[in-house]
Amino acid sequence: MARLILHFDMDAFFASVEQRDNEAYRGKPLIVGGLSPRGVVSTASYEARKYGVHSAMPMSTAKRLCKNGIFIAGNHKKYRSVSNEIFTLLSRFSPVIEPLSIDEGFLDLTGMESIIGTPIDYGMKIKRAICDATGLVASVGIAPNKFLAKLASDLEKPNGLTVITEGDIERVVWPLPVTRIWGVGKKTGEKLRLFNYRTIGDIAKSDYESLSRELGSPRLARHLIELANGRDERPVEPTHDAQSIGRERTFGEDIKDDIEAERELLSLAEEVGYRLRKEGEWAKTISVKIRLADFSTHTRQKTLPEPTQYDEDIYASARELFHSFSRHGRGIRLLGVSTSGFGDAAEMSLFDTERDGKKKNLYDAIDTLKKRFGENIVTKAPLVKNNNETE
Ligand code: TTP
Ligand code: MG
Repeated sequence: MARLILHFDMDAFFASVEQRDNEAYRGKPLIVGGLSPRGVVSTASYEARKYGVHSAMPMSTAKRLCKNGIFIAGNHKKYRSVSNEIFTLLSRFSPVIEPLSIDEGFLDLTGMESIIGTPIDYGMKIKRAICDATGLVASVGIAPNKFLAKLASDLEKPNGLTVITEGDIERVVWPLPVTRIWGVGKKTGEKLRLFNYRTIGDIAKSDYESLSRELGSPRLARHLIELANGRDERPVEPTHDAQSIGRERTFGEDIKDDIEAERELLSLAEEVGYRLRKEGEWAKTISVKIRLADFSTHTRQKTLPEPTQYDEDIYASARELFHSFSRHGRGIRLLGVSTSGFGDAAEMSLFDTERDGKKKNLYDAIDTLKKRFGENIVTKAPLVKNNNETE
């Protein structure tokens, strides 16, 4: 099914908040960052960018480039609260929203086509809603996938609104430099330049075998070729909310066998259980996330008859969910275990005393050790069964 993804990114976020709140900063080159001699620039207003000032630049350089600039330390607490306001507002525009950083995120609009009108109209509506609520300007990109949507929001910054469709890829995306590919950092960028790949189009038309050899990574080569051709199946993942407690791990090398996967699931379940107990939460829903070598991502979840905060219950469900997924021998790039559906504390304490008294004592002891000697001191490795053992 064709998807519709929106990416938004606030313009000069920290600086714009300050310009909004202080009349004296408006229309001026404003630089927010560390003011100590070794401080760096967090961000600069667009007026300051004309002088070449940008994020992560040493403050001393910024001062040299922009002599008439206004330099301030900023107020992270305020930016965090404005950010929360924006994400809360945007969750009204789509139930599936994934924050990517303090000032940017994805909204999945797939299936909402009938209420959206044209993507441009909906993008306008979202920009206007953000501006009405916060007085700030966002740039928005809309496309059939995450990669293209993120690229789009950046194309006409500031105050941009850009739609990229499948038909635009050759004309709009291919002439852009390779460094515009999301995930291509300095190192990969340099390697690509060394082998004469300058534009995204060069990658799109490249030979997989050669690129894979040049980059020393078949996986990276495949990933880049896919993106350069405008293909990106990664889902919008609303995982970062306060409504769930979870952990995930990306592996240096893909996991091939089940025993190793189970060992990782157990270790993730232990971390999640510890967090639940620390925060006094009881969860009813357990979910497992599996990302395969080809970046396809799958989730499975189940709801327990009774809520839990114990590693062994979380692990048992995670293991069952993992085995209900047929991966046909494909390697695993990432595993995640997450819990949600938190219950009411009074209801839970009933289980606590009547049914789970023994379990509770055991986990109290484990947590005392973890607090004293670190989280990895106690593990229940024997919980992982060997292949030849029966249930
Ligand atoms: P960005 O979205 O990368 O930058 P921006 O919003 O300032 O400017 P624009 O999107 O219009 O290009 O980052 C968001 C905020 O995160 C930014 O306002 C300040 C902070 N930040 C840092 O503190 N250090 C950094 O190196 C970067 C890149 C951002
Ligand atoms: Mg931004």
